[in-house]
Amino acid sequence: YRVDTALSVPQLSRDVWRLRIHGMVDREITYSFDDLAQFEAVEKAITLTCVSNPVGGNLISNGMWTGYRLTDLLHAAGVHPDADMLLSTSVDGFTVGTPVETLADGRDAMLAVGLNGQPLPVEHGYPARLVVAGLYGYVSATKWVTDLELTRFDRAEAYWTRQGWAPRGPIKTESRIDVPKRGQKVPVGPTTFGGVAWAQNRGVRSVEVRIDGGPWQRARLGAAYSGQTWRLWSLPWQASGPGDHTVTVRATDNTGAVQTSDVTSTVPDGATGWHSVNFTVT
Ligand SMILES: Nc1nc2c(c(=O)[nH]1)N[C@H]1C(S)=C(S)[C@@H](COP(=O)(O)O)O[C@H]1N2
Ligand SMILES: [Mo]
Repeated sequence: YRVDTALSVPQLSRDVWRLRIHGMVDREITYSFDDLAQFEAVEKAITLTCVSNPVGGNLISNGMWTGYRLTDLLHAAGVHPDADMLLSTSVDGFTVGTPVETLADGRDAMLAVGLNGQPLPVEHGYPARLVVAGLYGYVSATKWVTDLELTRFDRAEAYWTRQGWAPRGPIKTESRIDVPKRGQKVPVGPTTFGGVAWAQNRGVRSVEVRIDGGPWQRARLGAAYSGQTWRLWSLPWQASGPGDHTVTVRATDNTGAVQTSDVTSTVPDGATGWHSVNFTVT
């Protein structure tokens, strides 16, 4: 998926790109693209999610991100202990506030320069963007990033927070049914339900599926590449006779917390609720 505030995609070459690190640091630093080669490159599978994704929505996708650890880039600057926000700015003026503690708590937090084995596509932030696992994109994923300021949540406010969204945006445990589609006609006989579930930075432990008012049944899970990616799920089912049905899904994360059934909207910090799909056996 793709989300931008800019009407046209910024065009920025690797030659002119600079990343300035300043604010509550011991030493201000500016990196050129070539300077990044001094750092160890890492490649990580991370699922990005938008806070505007409604339950059952499509604003979520996976990338194999190549880049450099933000802790490595920040180390040389010397971050002051009382700085709790990394305020990042893109060349188009968009801003993001990321909690400093999320950069060094073991999750992947990187300056990404590649996606799926290629240089970053222009629309995904070429030549460099932020990717921090487990946080919605509006607080973590600055594309065309050129400026990192160490500051504090009680001093600075980023773009979407000024529009009424929460200052902090950890990704909530959610799951989605992709098969069947709403209103789909399913022939009598064996069929398979399937979809995805995510709880980035905690990981998905299990997925359960319920048909109509029946018992929750354990779905089969696809591989967990890491706790930072979604997992595919599937459940075989026998469609015994014609009629209308509803299938519902819920996930449990690796802390044991079950996805909440409470229905909340996307504002201010992400939608919750179980995804259900109505379909017809014919
Ligand atoms: N410069 C810039 N970076 C941005 C945005 C933006 O509008 N401008 N949108 C953010 C939001 S809200 C999300 S969800 C992710 C989406 O990343 P993608 O477009 O690469 O999928 O980028 C984030 N980074
Ligand atoms: Mo977003």
